[in-house]
Amino acid sequence: MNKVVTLNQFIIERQHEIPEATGGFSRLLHHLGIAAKKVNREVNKAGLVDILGRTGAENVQGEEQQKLDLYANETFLDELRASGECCGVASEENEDVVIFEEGLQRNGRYIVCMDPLDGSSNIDVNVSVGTIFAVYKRLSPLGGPAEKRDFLQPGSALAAAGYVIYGSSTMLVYSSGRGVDGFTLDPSIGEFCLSHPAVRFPADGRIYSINEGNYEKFPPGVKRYIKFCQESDPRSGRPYTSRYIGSLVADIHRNMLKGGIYIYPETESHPHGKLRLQYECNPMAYLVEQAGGQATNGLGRILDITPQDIHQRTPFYAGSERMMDKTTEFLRLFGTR
Ligand code: AHM
Ligand code: MG
Repeated sequence: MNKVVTLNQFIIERQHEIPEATGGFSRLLHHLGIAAKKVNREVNKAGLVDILGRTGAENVQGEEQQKLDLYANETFLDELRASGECCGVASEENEDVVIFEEGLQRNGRYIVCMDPLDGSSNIDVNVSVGTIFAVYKRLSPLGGPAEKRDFLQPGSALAAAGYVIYGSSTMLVYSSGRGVDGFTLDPSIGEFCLSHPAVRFPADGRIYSINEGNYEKFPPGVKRYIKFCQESDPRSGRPYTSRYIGSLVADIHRNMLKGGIYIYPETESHPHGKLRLQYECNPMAYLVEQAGGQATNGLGRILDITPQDIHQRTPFYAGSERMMDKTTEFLRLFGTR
């Protein structure tokens, strides 16, 4: 019989492989896993809101969606606080960073940047949403409060990153710098179980993911690449397949398993694109690279960008190596503006 490895077993085993490990990081991950399970429970109930009693007068959908965003934010904040290993959090839901001021947390060695519920407009229609998290070692001294500089580290300094996808099944996928591993929630025992060890991004792919409704506004290099994807060339497997969920986690997750490219480019009206560097692009770029793919802003590596602001945006190109090479070639030839 196959031995099932739970997330907690896995992180404890991994911890033993690192001589200097103190267990702090394992504890942090353990608490992230608990938050993921709580959010999963609420996301699964989202469709019941209409029959569990609300008067039809107000915008029920909008209300509930916002509430789930907030629930996810509070749940992850609470678990990170409870871990005692985290001294502060930057979240898409909070204008300012949240600094944990208690004695215990002041000694936390990590800070976390997160998007607690990404793609939340998809909840209303029963389509996958996700949580994204990025873990850094703090730069400020232990014992004091976290400082701004702790949250403005480049992605290349990440200690770990991961996402949770609340989909047809719920998965937690993470990396702490030695490849990417995926765990599927077994609802019968309430545990994340190792289901996708050592995920590898296929070197080539046939899926392109982009919001083509914005085509007119795309940079010339992107327009030309989309046309390239649509051309017929049986030798290279073109035309490629277009797949776009509008949930970053779900789109990247699919492409990482099947091979593909995800693009959210800059446009004239949005010169920095839409996605956020610190809690969307950096953690996803880290995972993509750890799995053997590439992630850029069209010009250079996402992980090399020095952030100026916790909510800053960046164009985002991520995917299979050969598709990324081709896209970069088109961007060079025809321009990103
Ligand atoms: P959100 O943080 O407001 O949920 O927005 C982020 C989401 C991503 O998950 C997704 O990839 C993108 O926005 C989709 O944007 P668009 O609807 O413009 O294609
Ligand atoms: Mg988001």
